[in-house]
Amino acid sequence: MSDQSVYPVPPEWAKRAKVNRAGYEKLYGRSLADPGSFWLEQARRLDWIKRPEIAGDWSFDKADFHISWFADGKLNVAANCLDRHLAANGDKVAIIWEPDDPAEQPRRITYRQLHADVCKFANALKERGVAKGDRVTIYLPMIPEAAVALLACARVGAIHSVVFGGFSPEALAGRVEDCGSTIVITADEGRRGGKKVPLKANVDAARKLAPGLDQVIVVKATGGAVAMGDGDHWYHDLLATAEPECRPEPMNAEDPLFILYTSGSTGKPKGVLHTTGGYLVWVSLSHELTFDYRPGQIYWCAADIGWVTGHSYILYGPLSNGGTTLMFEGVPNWPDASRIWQVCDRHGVEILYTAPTALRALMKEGDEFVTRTSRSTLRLLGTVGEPINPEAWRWYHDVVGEGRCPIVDTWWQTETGGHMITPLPGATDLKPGSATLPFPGIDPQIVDGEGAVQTGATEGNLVIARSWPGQMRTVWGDHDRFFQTYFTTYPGKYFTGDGCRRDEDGYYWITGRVDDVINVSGHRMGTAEVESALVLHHAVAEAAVVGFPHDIKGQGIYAYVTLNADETPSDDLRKELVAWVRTEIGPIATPDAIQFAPGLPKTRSGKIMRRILRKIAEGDVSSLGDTSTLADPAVVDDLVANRVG
Ligand code: 6R9
Repeated sequence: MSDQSVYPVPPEWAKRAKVNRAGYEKLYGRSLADPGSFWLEQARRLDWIKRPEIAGDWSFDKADFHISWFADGKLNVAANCLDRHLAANGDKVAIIWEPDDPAEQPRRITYRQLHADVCKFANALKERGVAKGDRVTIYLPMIPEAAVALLACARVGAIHSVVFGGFSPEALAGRVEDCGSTIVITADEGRRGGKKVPLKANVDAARKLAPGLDQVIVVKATGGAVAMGDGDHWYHDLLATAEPECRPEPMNAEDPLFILYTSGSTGKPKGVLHTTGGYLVWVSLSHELTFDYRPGQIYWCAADIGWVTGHSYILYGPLSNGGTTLMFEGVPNWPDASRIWQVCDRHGVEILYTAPTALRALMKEGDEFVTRTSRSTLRLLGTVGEPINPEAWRWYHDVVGEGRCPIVDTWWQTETGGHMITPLPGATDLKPGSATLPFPGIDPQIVDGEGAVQTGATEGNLVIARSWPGQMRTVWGDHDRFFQTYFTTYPGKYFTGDGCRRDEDGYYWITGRVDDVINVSGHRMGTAEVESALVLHHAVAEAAVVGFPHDIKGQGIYAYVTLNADETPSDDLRKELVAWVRTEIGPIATPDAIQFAPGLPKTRSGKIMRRILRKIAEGDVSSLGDTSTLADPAVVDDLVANRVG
C-alpha cells in the first residue's frame, strides 16, 4: 500500500527556505538536548508583558503529574495577534473573507480594522458581564465576526469554547452545560454551499436543554428572520455603542485560552483545554516553519474555525505572525468542483492547507475542474486530518501543484495544539503518505502492546515521550480523565491513540486510530458517541458502531442495531434512526449503514467483539478469526448473511 517513491526538496526551496536540512537537524538536535534554553529563545518570538524565565516544567508520572510552560511569563494573545502589528503593518490585510456565494464580494480586513472591532466587542462582552476565566460559547459560521469573537475573548481573558456550526442543538447544549457557559455568540443563520443553517433557532432549542444559558449575542449574517427574546442582543448594536479602547488583560502563560470539545473512546466528548503562552509559541512557530511563512504571503487554511485546525492555523498561528489569512465561508464542491482553485486564483493564494477527504472528493470529479484554473500563485500545499492515500497525494502534487509545490502532510491532534510530525518544505524529502519527521521539541516513540520502546524500522503505537509547549493541559472539569486517557496506557508517556510505522529512514507513517475513535472526513467521532445516540431511541435495545473504509470519507460509520423485542426492522425505521443520530449529534455523524442485528457477537463476559464487527463491515468475512470464545457463535452467521453494503 505504501509508496516507496521519494520527492526530494526542490533546489530553490533548499536555498531559500527559512529552514534547510542542516538547519532542521540543528534545530531538532538542540530542542531535545537543551530544551530549556531552546524554548526560552523561541518564546522571544512573542510580545510578553513579562518575559518568562522558566520553560517547561512537567512530569507525566502519576505521583508528580503536572505540565506547565513559561509559567512565570505574562502575555495577552489578542495583543500578540493584533496590537503589536499595528505600528508597522496596521494597514496590511489580516483577513481575506471569501463568501459562500462567489457572486458576492469578498471582504478584506486590515489589522487596524480587526483590532478596532476586537476592542469594541471585548468591551461589549465586559458590559455583558463577561470576566476573565468565564466560558463563552461560540457557535458561528465562517464569517469574520468569528475571528473577532475569539480574539475578543482572548483580549478579556475569557475562555472560548467554539462549537462547530454543524452540530445539533442537543450537542450544543451538552457542550454549553459541560463548561458552564452562560453566554453564546451565534448568527441568525449560517450558509454553506447555498444552503442555510438555522443557527439562532438551534441556540433557542439548545436553551431549553441548557437552562444556565441566559444571554445570546447574534450576528446578522444572512438577514434571515429570527426570533429575538429576553437576553438576546444583536452583535452590531453592541458594537455600535461599545467603547473603542480596551486594554488587553494581562494573562499568566498558564491561564486557559480555550476549550475545544473532541471525541474520545467514551460516550461523552471531552473539553480539551489549551493555555495561553505555550499554545501561542507552538502555533506561531509551527505556522512559520511548516509553511515557511513570510508576512505578505496569501495563506489559506480551508478548515472550519470549529475544529482545532481553524483555531491554530486560520487564526492564532497566522495572525501572531502578522500574516494574511483567508477565511472561506463555503464548501469545495459548490457551485462546482472548481471552487477551491477559483478562490486560489481570485486571491492569489500561495499556500493552501486542506484535508485529504476534500482532495479525494474533488479528484473523483476529474482533472478538468482543476486544469481550467491557473493556480500559478500556489507555491506550497498542505494536508491535515487523516492519513493521505498516495493516490490523492500524487494528484495534489501533480495535478493541483503541477509538480512545483512541496506537500506538507502535518500529523497532529486537538490535544497537541499544533503540528507534531511534519515535513518542513525546505528541509524534508517527501514520501507520499508519510508525515515524515518530528517537529523540533517532539520526541516520538513507537511502542508495542506492552509499552516496550521499539527501535529502528518498526510498527506499533505512537507515544510522545516528553511534553511540548502546545500540549493540552487538562480535560475541562475532569483532570483525572485527562491523566487516565493519555498517560496510563503507557505510563510516563503521552499516548496519541494512533498506530504508526517508522521506516528505515526514520520516517513516520500514521496508520490510523487504534482506539474506538473513527475518522470520518477528517472529523473525529467516538464510536461510543454514536452508540449512545442510537440507544436513546425508544426502539433500540443495543447498538455497536464501527468504522469501515470509505472512498471519499476515509472511514464511514457502520452501525449494528438490536431492536427492542416488540419492534420490527424496516427501511422506514432505518431512515428514522439515521435522522435521529443527525439530530442528536449533527450531520457529520450520519451513519452510512445500519444493520439490524438480532444479537451482537459477545464474549462470555459480555464484551462486544468489535474486531468481528469491523471485519463484517469491511466485507472481509472470510477471515473472521477465532469466534470460539463467543457466548453464541451463531449470531455471526446472521450478521454475515444480513450485511448491508
Ligand atoms: C488536527 C486534527 C486527530 C487525529 C489523529 C490522527 C488523524 C490528523 C493526520 C492524521 C494521519 C495526518 N490525523 N492529521 N493522520 N496523517 N497528517 O486533525 O485533529 O481532529 O483531533 O484529529 O486525526 O488519527 O489522532 P483531530
